[in-house]
Amino acid sequence: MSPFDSTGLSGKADDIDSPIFARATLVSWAQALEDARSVPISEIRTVVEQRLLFEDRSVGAARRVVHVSDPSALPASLWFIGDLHGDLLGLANAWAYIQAQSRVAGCEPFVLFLGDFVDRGVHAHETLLYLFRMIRDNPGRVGVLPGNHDEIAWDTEANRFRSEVNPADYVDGLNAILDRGPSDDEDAARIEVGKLACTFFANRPRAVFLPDGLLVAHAGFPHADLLPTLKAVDDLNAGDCLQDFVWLRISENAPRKRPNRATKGCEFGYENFSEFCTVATQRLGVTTRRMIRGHEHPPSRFATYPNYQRNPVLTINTMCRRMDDESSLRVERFPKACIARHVPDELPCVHQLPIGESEVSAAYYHDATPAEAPAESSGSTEPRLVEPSHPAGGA
Ligand SMILES: [Mn+2]
Repeated sequence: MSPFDSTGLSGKADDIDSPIFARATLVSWAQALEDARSVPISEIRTVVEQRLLFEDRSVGAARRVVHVSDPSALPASLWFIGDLHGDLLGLANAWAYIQAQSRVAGCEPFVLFLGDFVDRGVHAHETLLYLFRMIRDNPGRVGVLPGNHDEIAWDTEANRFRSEVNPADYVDGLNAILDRGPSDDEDAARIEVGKLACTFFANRPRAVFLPDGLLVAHAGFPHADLLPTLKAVDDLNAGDCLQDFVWLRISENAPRKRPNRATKGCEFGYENFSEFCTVATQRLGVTTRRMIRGHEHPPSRFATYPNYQRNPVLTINTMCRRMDDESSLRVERFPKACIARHVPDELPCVHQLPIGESEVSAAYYHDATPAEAPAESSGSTEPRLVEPSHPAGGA
C-alpha cells in the first residue's frame, strides 16, 4: 500500500501541474512572519476559550478523548499536520496548500494537528501565534491534539513555566525572560502567549477516534498493562491512558514490548497495537483499525511500518528543515514537510510540500557557512506532488 496521494483530489495526475498547486506553495518566510504577528493578544484570549473541531464529541466528564461515531460528522476535506517544533514556514505553507486543495475539491478545509508545536526550534512563539490565528479565522474547522512537548504549565507560585520534557527550549526561553525581567512589549507578549498556551494545551483532547477506525493522537495508545482497565469508552480518559496517547514510542520491528512505567516514553510493538484495536473495537465499541501520529522524526518526515500489517500506522512531521541535533548524514538539508489527507477506510495519504529552499534558508539557515548555503534556485518553489515510493527506514 502506498502512503501517497499520487493523483490529487480530482484523481487526475495532470492536476499536479495546475496553477492552484503553484500558488499553494508560495508563502514566503516574510509573509509567514507577518501573518503570525498580525494577531492581537486580546483575540488570542478569546481563541483559547473556544471549543475546537470534534470537541463536541468528547467522551465522559473529563472530555480528554473524542469519539466521532457518526460518519456524517466527518468533513469531506480533512487534513493532518504533524510535528512542527517551531517550524512556522512549514505551518504557513501547509495551511496554504490545504486551502488550495480544498478549493479545488469545492469544500471547506478542516485540519487536525498532531502536536509538538514548540521546542527544538527558534520560532515556537510565532508558530503558536499562527495556530491561534488559524483558529480565529476558521472557527470549528481546526482541532489540536497536544504532543509531549506541548505539555507545559504556568506555576503561579514559583513564577515559572514548567515543561514535561528536557531539554525544553521554549519554556527555558520564557523563564530566561522572567529571570532578567521583561524589558519591552515583545517580551511581555511572549510571556502572555506562553501562559495562554499552557491553558490552551491543558484543555485539549489527547486522542480522536474517527468513524472509519482511524485513531489520531500524537504518539500512541493505552499500552498492554492498561487493557484490563478498559471496560467502557470513558475509561480512556484515565491519566495513564492519556499519557500513552501522548508519549509512547513505536518499535518498528518488535511484536510486543513490555510497558516500562519507569519512563513515559516506553515502546509499543505491532501486536500491542492490534490488541488495543481489538479491545477498543469489541469491548469499548470504538472501531479502531489504524493510526496516524507524529512524535518520532523520520528523516523523510514520514514513515509507514511494514510489520504493522493488520493495523497500519503512519507517522508524519510538517518540518521543512533539518534540526540542529539531526545528523546531516541522515536528514537532508531540505527535507520535504509532510501533511496527510484523510481517506475513508485507509491510512491517510501523504502530501510532501515543495517549499522553496531559499525560503527555508531565510527562515532557518541564516547562520550557515557560505559553503553550506544553497544557490538560489528559481525552480525550487515549483510544485510537485509526491513520488509513489516507500520510505527507507525512518523513525
Ligand atoms: Mn516531536
